[in-house]
Amino acid sequence: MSASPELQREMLRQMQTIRRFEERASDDYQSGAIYGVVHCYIGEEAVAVGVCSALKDGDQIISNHRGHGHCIAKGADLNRMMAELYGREDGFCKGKGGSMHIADFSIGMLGANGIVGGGLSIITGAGLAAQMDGDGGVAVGFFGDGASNAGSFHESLNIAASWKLPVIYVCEHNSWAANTAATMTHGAADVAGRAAGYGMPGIVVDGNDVVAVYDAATQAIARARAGEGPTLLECKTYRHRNHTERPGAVDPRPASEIAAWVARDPIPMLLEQLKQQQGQFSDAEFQAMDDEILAQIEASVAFAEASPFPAPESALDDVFAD
Ligand SMILES: Cc1ncc(C[n+]2csc(CCOP(=O)(O)OP(=O)(O)O)c2C)c(N)n1
Repeated sequence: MSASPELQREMLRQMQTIRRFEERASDDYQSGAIYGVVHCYIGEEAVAVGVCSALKDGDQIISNHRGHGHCIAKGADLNRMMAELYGREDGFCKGKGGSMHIADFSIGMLGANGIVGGGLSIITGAGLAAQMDGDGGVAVGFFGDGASNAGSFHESLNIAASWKLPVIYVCEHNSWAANTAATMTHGAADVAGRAAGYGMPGIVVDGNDVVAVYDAATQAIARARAGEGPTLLECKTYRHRNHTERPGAVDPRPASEIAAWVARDPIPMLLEQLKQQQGQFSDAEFQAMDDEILAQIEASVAFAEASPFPAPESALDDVFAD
């Protein structure tokens, strides 16, 4: 087993933190305390946590519209995240970005992005910058199966393979792009198969098995650090929730399909695995971990509520970089 029991417990804690953060974000969105739109990552936590656990601090990632999990897995501060969702001045983007635009350059989180496929060319540029710096940094782009049909996906993978950039393209294949089934828009079941056309490895992994994701990411990252170029890592997973938390939105997915994936929830899967590893964890310890996480989430909401809304006259501040 590659990931030590300590690392697995840490991965469990991060996955549960993402889960609890989003459950609260969803509730507060429904009650009107959070504005804009909220896309939940619930069910897909093992991807962000498995990949980010294999990264070093100086490595960079980019996210999409479903970005809370990536931010938390890269170490973003929960208080400032919640304040951003609440539209408050102490949020990561001073409350002007909301759920889909959280960025923290200090931890290598280059940003979420509301434009499907929009992050892929940016992270390819970050990979080029890391290559030019020459100190072994890597760049990771998270995106969905829907984004894999965008032009930016093809252009990015092509240039990254041609220039052997240290980028890992992580496709979170959850079988749906909003209300469109991947079977309607993809001629092949695996996005990873496209990698061959660009001359890079394409790997398929169980995206609900955090240790499997960690192992696959570790290999791809080692390859990138060694100057051997990019990898397309496809993680098969599923979102438990509808595309967004918008009240009343119809979920077109078959109930049986949702139930089958909920039965493979990555969090109980890891908990069970840890319990079986010669008692590396118990239900009581998990309960204590969860209580701690819930207290952190509660504190993040209090932090957000105590923060002021941005002043209207600051609307045009920070639009352009200095
Ligand atoms: C360029 C662009 N086209 C369409 C949309 C509307 N849109 C938002 S999310 C989404 C689905 C994206 O699906 P996928 O990339 O598979 O990610 P998932 O939501 O499944 O995580 C669409 C079509 C958009 N935001 N940007």
